[in-house]
Amino acid sequence: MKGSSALVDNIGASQSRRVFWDQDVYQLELERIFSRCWLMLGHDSLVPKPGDFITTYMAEDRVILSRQPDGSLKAFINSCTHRGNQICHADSGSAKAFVCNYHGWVFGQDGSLVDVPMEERCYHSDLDKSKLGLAPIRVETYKGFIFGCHDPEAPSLEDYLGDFCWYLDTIWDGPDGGLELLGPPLKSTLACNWKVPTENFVGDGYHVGWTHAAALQMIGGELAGLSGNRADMPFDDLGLQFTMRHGHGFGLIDNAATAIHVKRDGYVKYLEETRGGIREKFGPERERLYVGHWNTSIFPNCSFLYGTNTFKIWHPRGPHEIEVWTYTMVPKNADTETKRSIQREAIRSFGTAGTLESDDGENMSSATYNNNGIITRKGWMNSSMGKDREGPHPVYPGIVGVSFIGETSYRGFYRFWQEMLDAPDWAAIRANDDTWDAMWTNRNFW
Ligand code: UNU
Ligand code: FES
Ligand code: FE
Repeated sequence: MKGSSALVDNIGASQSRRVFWDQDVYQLELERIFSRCWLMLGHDSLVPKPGDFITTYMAEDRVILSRQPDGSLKAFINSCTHRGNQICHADSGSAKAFVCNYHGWVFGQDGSLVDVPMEERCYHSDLDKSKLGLAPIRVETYKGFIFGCHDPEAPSLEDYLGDFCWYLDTIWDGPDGGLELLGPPLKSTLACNWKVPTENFVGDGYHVGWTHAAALQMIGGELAGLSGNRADMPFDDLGLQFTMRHGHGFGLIDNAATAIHVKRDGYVKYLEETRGGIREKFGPERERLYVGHWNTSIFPNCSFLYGTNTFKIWHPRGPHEIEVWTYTMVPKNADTETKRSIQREAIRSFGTAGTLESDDGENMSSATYNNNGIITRKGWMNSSMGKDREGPHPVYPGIVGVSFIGETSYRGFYRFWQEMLDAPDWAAIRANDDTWDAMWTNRNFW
């Protein structure tokens, strides 16, 4: 935001193309974003019982998430403190201990080093096992969703999510029990920078009717009217777009929660039966959110579509590649057939070979790889759409843009991204907590 090296302008309406290409930008992201932010690890539903574990990634670091005998969670780096070998090679399971393949060191469910082969004969009581546990990671949960963080100075998860909690509660904490994740995740690689899908999910309402024109027409339903950007589509009445502190954001399409599903009877019925409880608990403004469709990113690299219910973690693999992990988000207390139907439809639309997923993939690779050209790379990209039609809202927290089709949440995402790259520590980020939105509050659009 400041200084000549800025990669994003002050209002977040343009970005240097280096943000998608440069190796040194990526290294800075690993150090200043992925090492300091809360990253999505999973959901309680994936590790329900003591001893259950999953392995996942925080950026390129392998991580074990393990349910403890007392029901709490621990996470640690999946790399042996002896010679660095990967400890656990399974995607998930239940284990009393983790044994390294290389020399046989044994780590407990809590990551501590509990046994060393021939310890007395080889080390002569000279090995301090208490200092050789797997490197621990902070773990906190919000409404069953599990996050990890490497930085002891980072705020609590709840403070990190901040105003976004008000929105998330609507879907993650409804009176019927909220949502859970169905795994195991589909996994695929995509040749793109991790921010291309993240920005697409945080706020790209613009591409929906164009990139997905054929798929939307085929599926029919509420979004068929967007197909091909029809002149009669209700632009300002389509929904809203939101951004908030720490770069989280989403776009809302009104009354479209189930629109992407071809078979949706069970889910439509479920929402009709539960929306009254949402209205009672949260009021009509959030009932509106509950029956709408959200495209969402939680800063930095977790995205989901509420309604469609695909749930993504974009694990970076260098600046030009990602591993896409796709879970399905379902209402915890829906009946089994409804959950299965939501999962089938989520995978049909946004699974690895999904009808809409494959529409997007080509754009994401192209938007990344075009920057291999030295001249092309020196250019800038534009995200100015709706910049004078957004601001603090009387009801909805954060900053609200007037239409689903706008780039309000792009600007929020990239302003925070630049802020994190510039900030030496979380104290410097906290120092901006009262002024981060001044460019909007000074104007008072709504
Ligand atoms: O492609 C998307 N991100 C999308 C598709 C968003 C909303 C509805 C359908
Ligand atoms: Fe938007 Fe080409 S029109 S990237
Ligand atoms: Fe898309």
